Amino acid sequence: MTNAPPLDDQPDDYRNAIDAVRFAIAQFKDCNEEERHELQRDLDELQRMSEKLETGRVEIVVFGEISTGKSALINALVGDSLMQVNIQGGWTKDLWHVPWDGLGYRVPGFADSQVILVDTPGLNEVDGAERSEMAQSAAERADLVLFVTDSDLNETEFSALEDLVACHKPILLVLNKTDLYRPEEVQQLLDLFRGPRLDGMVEAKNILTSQADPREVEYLIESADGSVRKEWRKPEPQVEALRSRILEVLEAEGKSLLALNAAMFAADKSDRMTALRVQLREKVAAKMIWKYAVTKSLAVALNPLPAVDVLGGSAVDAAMVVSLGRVYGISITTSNARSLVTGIFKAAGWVMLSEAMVSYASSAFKALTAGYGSLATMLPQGAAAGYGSYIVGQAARYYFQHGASWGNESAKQVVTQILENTDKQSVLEKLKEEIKRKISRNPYAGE
Ligand SMILES: Nc1nc2c(ncn2[C@@H]2O[C@H](COP(=O)(O)OP(=O)(O)OP(=O)(O)O)[C@@H](O)[C@H]2O)c(=O)[nH]1
Ligand SMILES: [Mg+2]
Repeated sequence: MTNAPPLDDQPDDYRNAIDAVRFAIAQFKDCNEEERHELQRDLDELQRMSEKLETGRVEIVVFGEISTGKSALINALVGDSLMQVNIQGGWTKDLWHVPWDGLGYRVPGFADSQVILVDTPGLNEVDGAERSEMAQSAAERADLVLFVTDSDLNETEFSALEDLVACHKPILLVLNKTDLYRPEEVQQLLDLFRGPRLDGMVEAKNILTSQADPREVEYLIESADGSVRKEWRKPEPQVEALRSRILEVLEAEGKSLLALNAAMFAADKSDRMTALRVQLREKVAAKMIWKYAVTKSLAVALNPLPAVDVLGGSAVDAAMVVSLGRVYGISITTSNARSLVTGIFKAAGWVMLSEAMVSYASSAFKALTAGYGSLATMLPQGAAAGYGSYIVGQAARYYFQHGASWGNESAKQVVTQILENTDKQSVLEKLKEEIKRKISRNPYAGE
């Protein structure tokens, strides 16, 4: 089918797809606790995909607007009233997996191979955004999509179809309920579907009609005695053409479709995982830097430290750098962390150092008074020290993001850039707020 990218039919495709899924699963092994929590669903889905491949399970997802006859179509194909059909739109609320043994298709080489029809909630349901999202993601996982409509495609249907085509889904477009139209109207709809609007989206031979649950019609029944009575009866469903096309598609490329779908699925999950990891890592790093900056602010506000220790990289800064390294999967010794901190302070140059000096100028005074200074002196001193740690943290973060190097920049360029891009006043204000909040909980802190 032209919807799918060409696949040279090497038996290796299937093997490669299994490997791709296994590889994606293996990537989860070194997730930390938080990543694992966030990615659990992806991992579960990958595991299901792996199992699907290993058993040769083909999933045909029946997808479309509400009340187009998706559930009825599954019943008609399977030849049993398994799915609930209802005149009321939005009837199907979950994904239902219905085994379709009657089709008689097996993925070559898989004795336990199965074909599953997946019933989905309708698109465009009032208050059903979540359900229609569920349907969309089921369709994206499908090996083959039956896109069911009962009229010309509206905007929602058209854009859903476009999305599926964009993710290379093989699609059969099914015009259901043709019993409600006159033959020439059916032809008109088919001409529309085969016209320019869907050109390149669905091939003509993959556009089919059906009557999954035709309306009752009045039959005239003549008895042996010649009397005639009228009776309303439901005609048999008409799904044979659809059924044979499905079988044809599967026989021609069922195995490739399965492989292609799994390989794309695995690639997608890997990308998502990488992106999410980066995102989570950055969130953790930002929080960590802030936590250390606050710790440092408080420490300095409450306990006068020798200025030289603070400037040369206090224990707090070194500990922050060691922890940050861990976030980025880089281990660094405390003494190397201290050198990095010193290096960053040096790179920050005298601008920052001199400011820091000012705030520590009174540390001797604080030491002398041997108690807490007034809030008026504690706050700026503490906040300035915390700001220093904040900048060190940002620079160290850059350093670790670039695999423990300054990349193409020099340390000085990086730090200068960080200083320029940081809203110093707002960081200082926030730090002061934190100090106030924490000190106010300390009953021994003086005013
Ligand atoms: N006339 C006619 N009615 C049909 C046909 N197929 C389904 N219907 C009717 O259409 C209505 C909806 O059918 P369902 O199978 O429940 O539709 P659905 O797409 O599963 O609907 P949701 O689950 O609500 O999205 C029911 O009243 C069916 O009897 C058909 O081929 N012809
Ligand atoms: Mg339904």
